[in-house]
Amino acid sequence: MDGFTPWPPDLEARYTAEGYWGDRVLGDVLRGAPERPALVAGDERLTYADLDLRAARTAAGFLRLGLGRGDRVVVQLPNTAGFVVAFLALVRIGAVPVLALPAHRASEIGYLCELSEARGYVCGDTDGDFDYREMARGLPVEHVVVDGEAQEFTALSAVDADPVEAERPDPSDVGVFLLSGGTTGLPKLIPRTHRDYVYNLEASAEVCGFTEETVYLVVLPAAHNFALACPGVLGVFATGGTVVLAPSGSPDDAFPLIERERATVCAVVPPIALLWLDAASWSGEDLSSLELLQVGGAKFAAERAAEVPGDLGCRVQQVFGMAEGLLNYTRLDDSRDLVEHTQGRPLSPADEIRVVDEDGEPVAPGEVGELLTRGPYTLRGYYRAPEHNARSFTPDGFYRTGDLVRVLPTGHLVVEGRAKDQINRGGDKISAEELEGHLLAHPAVHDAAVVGVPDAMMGERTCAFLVVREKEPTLRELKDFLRARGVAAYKYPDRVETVETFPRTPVGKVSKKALAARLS
Ligand code: OOB
Repeated sequence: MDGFTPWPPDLEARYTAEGYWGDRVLGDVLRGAPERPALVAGDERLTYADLDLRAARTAAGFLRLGLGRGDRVVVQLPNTAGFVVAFLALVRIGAVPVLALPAHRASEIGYLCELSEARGYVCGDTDGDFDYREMARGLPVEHVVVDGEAQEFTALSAVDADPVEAERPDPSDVGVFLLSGGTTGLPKLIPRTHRDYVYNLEASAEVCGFTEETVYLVVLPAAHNFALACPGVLGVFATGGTVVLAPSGSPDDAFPLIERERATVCAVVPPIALLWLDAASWSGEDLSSLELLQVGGAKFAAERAAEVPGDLGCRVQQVFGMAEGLLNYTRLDDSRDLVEHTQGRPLSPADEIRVVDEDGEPVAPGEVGELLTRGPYTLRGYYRAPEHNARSFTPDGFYRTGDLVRVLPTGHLVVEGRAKDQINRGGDKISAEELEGHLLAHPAVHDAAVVGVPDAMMGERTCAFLVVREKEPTLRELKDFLRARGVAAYKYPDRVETVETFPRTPVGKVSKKALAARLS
């Protein structure tokens, strides 16, 4: 695929010879016994045989629409059986899902369709007041498939035909596109090959002890890497367990499902973990089936991690991962101290880690620096982004994560901060530059600088500092403006501050450090 950066031949040979990469493709992940429960979604309960047939029929339906190997399809679905079926069907025929989040709007989806030259878009019908079909009318794609009321489009249920033998994708093909959190103007597409993503999910399932008995509750968007493949939905399918989809992570949605389905594992971001710690003391549900709570996406405080076993009656695992690849997990047999105070250690023996200072020189062992990494499931380049890639990778192919870490003698990493211009709002990533670009389009805004403000619940919230022309826009007006531009709501600022001028660094850049300091 043009625009995709492959691993160099020597590493390809090594990852294959050492068994990290095999012949398996994403379409092969349904490995449970046919009669075992695979998926519980609302009132639907599908066995492995049911799900396999649904995926096969939908795959044949996509082929009949004219989609096939290498075609990109933007998929934007909530945690429904439709998401699971559409994903499995597309990867079976070698079509490449581009996984958007349900919160994305025209600004993000339009851009993703263009960048990926998508031939199709699969969405739900509505979410509250928002109508995905209306947005779909403005998209540059040939096929719109709707899981729900399809109006003039094709219903997902009608993407259906008798199963046929499809051309099998090559394990080295791009299997799925994930979205980067983004640090520059627009989000980037992360190409994940079949063989690297299969390794990602299988190795994760092993480290997390997933088995046929695992009942995995999905509360984060299933389209997010964490819930999809770390080990996530796909890791469960590969080990024969059961996936239970929840509409959200609120205790009202999640706790009754844990009780009813006897869920054993769940992956959450820190704000959800905090809600659960709180709610467990007064909720009446029986959570005793829970064995493991995975927490990641943003830093989880040691003090809170220590409360999980007592309050929720299960183990906690910290997960420091990224859609770009590298995953760090605390291990099930790690000491309490490591589980509480670190963000885990790399998943793979083949993960290479470097911690460097501002000049790119390795720091002394145990010192804080920027994390660089390379390995069998870490990208070598964003899709069609040569200029960005020149900055995001070292000449020898290490990805610059933008995360500040220190490494303990055990190999465990502690995340100490961030060197990238991004806000991590409870696990949702917001590119400061992208949001500033939208704010600058407002007629009253002369200049904009977006910074993260520490927040007990979310870790960080978003503050927009503005230099205004005359009348200062209210927060409400800004949010309406961003909504009208089709920006996802999680990117709206939580707070606005107007200033006369921005403080500058010695080289004349806006000093976000100085701006953030004004708030504390
Ligand atoms: C996960 O993936 P992304 O792509 O949404 O975000 C990656 C970034 C990391 O570079 C880091 O800045 C931050 O999110 N992050 C953490 C963290 N986990 C992720 N920062 C501190 N502590 C943690 N435990 O967020 C993601 C992907 C797969 C599994 C888990 C999380």
